[in-house]
Amino acid sequence: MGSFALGTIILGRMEMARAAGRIAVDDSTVLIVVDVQNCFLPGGSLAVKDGDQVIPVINRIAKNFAHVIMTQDWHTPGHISFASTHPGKKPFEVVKLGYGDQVLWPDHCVQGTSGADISKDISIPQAELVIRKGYHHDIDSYSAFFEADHKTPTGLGGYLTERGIKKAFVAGLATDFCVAWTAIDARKVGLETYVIEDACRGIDTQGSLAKAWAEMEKAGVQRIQSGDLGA
Ligand code: VGL
Ligand code: ZN
Repeated sequence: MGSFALGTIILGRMEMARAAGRIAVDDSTVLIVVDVQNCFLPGGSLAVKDGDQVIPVINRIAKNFAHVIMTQDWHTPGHISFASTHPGKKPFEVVKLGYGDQVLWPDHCVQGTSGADISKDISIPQAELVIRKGYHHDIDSYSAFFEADHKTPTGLGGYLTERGIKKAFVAGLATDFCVAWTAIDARKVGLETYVIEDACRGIDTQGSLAKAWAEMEKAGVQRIQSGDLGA
């Protein structure tokens, strides 16, 4: 058997689509733009390194999508995920809460503050929905689908599946927290799920970035680059 034929057999449909520089984006596909908010951008209170570099990539790929939704981290003042809420604790320490381990963060994305605004440089006029999350004082919510108790739904799963969405592409901040948890939960609600790596940046605290990629892989999330969309 020639190496071409062998290669054709070995390459799955997905890899072939990727090799051709295209993964189909159609009317049953959504782009989920996660937390591109001032607090996570350079100068913000929980700035993700090079976080601003995702913006031109996201603006470019979003042009290919009829359906785009965005998420917005939206915490109460004194939120349970803030180190400042826990006497003696510092940002990036981990505490055990009723729903599991919680990384403690600098205060960020407080409801109604300019730090919580989605970046003014994001330009996606067709975006259909902004889903806010993390607004319950005593539960964090990295995922756009379920809060950190893994039970309380945000409603996004129903919104997407009721509207016939079958496939989700996820981009934004931060790769190892809100992007990863959103992508893993997208699989849980039955969506074919892709994370666009070059349209994301990570925080990477205590090995969190490698761990997140391993968990995404285990959940069946596919890791792609924006060029794989042919955009
Ligand atoms: C995020 C930490 C705390 C994120 C949100 O958007 O990834 N990370 N809150
Ligand atoms: Zn947060």
